[in-house]
Amino acid sequence: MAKKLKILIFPDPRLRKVAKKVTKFDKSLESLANDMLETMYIANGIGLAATQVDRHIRLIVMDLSEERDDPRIFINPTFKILKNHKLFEFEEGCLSIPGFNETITRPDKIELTWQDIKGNQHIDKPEGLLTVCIQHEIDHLDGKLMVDYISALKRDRIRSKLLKEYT
Ligand code: GNR
Ligand code: NI
Repeated sequence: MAKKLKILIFPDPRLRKVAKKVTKFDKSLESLANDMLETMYIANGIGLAATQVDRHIRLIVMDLSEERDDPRIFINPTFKILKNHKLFEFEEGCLSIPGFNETITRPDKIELTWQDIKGNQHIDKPEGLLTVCIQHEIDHLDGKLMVDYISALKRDRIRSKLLKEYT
C-alpha cells in the first residue's frame, strides 16, 4: 500500500542536499515512487522530487493532468537548453514553500533525457508546463529552490514566516 510521506519545508537544510544517481531499478525504488505519487496527490501538487521527502536520489514524480490520472516517473533526468530557446516567465509554487508563489524565468525549449522505472532510457523535447515543472524538480535534486531566483530580502521574509509557522 502506498504511504504518505512527510514533505520538508524551507529552510530545512536537508532541501540543500545534492541527490545521487539511481543505479538499482528494484522493488524498493518502485515503492518509493508510488509513495511519492500518493504524497503528491494528497498535497495537490503537480510534481514532487525525492529530495522533498528526504530521500536523496534522482527520482521525480509528476502528474500534469487536470483529472489527476496521468502519473509519470522520471529517473536520472537531465536536460540541455536548446539553441532556439526563449526565456519564459511562469508563476511557480512549491510544496516545500507553502503559501508563496513567485514568478520565475526559465528557458522554454529543452531536450530532456531520463530513465523509467525499469531503467529504460528516454529522450524527448517537452512542451508547455512539463518544461517548467521538470526544471523546477531537477533544481530540487541539485539542492536548489525557487527562492534562490528571487531577492535575498524576499527570501528572508519567506524564511522567517515559514520558520514561525512550521517549527
Ligand atoms: O505543485 C506544484 N506546482 C508547480 C507550479 C508551477 C511550477 C512548478 C510547480 S511544482 C509544484 C510541486 C513542487 O513543489 N514540486 O517540487
Ligand atoms: Ni518544489
